[in-house]
Amino acid sequence: MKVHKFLGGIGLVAALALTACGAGSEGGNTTGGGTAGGATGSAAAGGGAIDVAADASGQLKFAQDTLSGTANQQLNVNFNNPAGVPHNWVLVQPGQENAVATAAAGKGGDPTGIAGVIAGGKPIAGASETISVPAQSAGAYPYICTVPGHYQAGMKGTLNLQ
Ligand SMILES: [Cu+2]
Repeated sequence: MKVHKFLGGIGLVAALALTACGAGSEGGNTTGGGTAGGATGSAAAGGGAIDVAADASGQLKFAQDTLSGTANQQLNVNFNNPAGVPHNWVLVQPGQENAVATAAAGKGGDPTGIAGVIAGGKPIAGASETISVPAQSAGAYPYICTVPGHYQAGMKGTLNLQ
């Protein structure tokens, strides 16, 4: 990559140190600050992955009630449920939360094949799963847990795509 052109020995050490710092924070998406043409690759990779978790103490809620992502590109949502209570992460079409929650409750919480579901995983406990979300246009999309009773208890959030 082009960094080799202007980074020599000491500079390279400094760059590595900065990289290590940056990788530890959530702010990775802002790397590069900009509009330089060469930044496209890493910016796309950073925008394509989203982390979300269920409440660690077993309450019926997500640790994050809002998430941000990039519109018009496929996203991988890494859902972690550290608790023993089963949960899942299901992205639904706006306005369909209640209908999806009701339909999934009749299937033990499985969101597979339910109208209004954009993407979602089966309920898991003490585990992680990655959910592939197909590209969506800009907007605010609700996500819910479809384990029976959890959405009604407030286990929901909003994914803002722009
Ligand atoms: Cu749940």
